[in-house]
Amino acid sequence: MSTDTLRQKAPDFITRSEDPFTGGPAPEHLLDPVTPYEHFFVRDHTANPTIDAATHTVSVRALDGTEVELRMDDLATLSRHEVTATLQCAGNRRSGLFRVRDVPGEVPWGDEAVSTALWSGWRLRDVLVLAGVEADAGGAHIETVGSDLISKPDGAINFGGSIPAAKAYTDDVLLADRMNGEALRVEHGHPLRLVVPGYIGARSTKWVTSIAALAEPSDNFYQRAYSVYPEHMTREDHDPAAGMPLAELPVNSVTCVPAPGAVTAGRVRVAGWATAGDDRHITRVEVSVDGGATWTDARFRDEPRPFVWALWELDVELAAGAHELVVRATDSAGTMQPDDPAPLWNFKGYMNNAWHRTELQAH
Ligand SMILES: Nc1nc2c(c(=O)[nH]1)N[C@H]1C(S)=C(S)[C@@H](COP(=O)(O)O)O[C@H]1N2
Ligand SMILES: [Mo]
Repeated sequence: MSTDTLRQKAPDFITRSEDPFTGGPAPEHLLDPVTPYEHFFVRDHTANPTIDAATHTVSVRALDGTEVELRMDDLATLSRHEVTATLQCAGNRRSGLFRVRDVPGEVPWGDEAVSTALWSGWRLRDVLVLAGVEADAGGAHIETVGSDLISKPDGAINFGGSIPAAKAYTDDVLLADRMNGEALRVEHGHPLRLVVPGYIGARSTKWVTSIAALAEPSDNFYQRAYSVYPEHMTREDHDPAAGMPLAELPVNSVTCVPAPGAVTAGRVRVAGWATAGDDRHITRVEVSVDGGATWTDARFRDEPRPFVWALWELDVELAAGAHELVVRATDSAGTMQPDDPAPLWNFKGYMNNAWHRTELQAH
């Protein structure tokens, strides 16, 4: 097997399910500016398709139905762009919602469905224009579909979804063929994936085979599957029309170290990440060691910017005894994470961005 078809995740990778494969890195690997392949989280819905990049084609369809087939060689005529972007699953931090009420039938993510890479490829906009689909051609949404085929009771379907054209034509939405300086590995979408910075991971379609301009959002199953429903609705008894398909990520933050449990009393280094949605950036991260009664600003390792997590840290003094460490972030729109996860509960378990709490026992 070539390296692009062999999964080589780290020995301490937290595997949440084998088939489909889902998992992510141990929290201490989420403190580096970019996440190496061996730690980068994976969210598949079925077995990975194996695609020969040499013969792979992507069809691009305009609103009027005109269709153009592009090969990887055609894309390579476009100018290459790079974006450092954090990818985060809408289900990240789902375990925090389990504590409110069970979320049956979904991947039991902890805080590890998030990673950052340097993506390289071509602007989706340039690919659309190459195929003759200009921004003003009337398509209000751009759909991408992958070649993975997922079995459902009524037949098999391809994974796909759409993003608003206003987002699709921005500088930073890429069709990437490279990740952290190497060719995309199979589980991350080889040979071509979409990268939509600031949106839920599900909109970053892997193994892209078709792109289409649409008047309405995509009717792909996964466009609707990634929706939030009112807190009182359950899987068995929900109104499909009440779902709100997800796009932008909410402002969020997590403490990666120390892990919950025992710590040595005295000076303790606290560190983690914070993310903002769409093209917003993080403006403030606050840490409390007394359950949220008093707060101290954390410092950023680098100036926060859009699309990529803000890594933060703070040294705190912990006396012997129990402490509840809490972190909360604010973004450039002035939005702060909510305190309480209870009203965020939804039966799909998406978008938990409640204050992140770590129970510590200092000795
Ligand atoms: N074709 C295809 N694209 C996909 C998926 C998939 O199952 N099939 N999973 C999506 C989801 S839900 C997430 S969170 C991200 C995960 O990307 P990664 O596996 O490279 O981390 O890919 C998205 N793109
Ligand atoms: Mo996801």
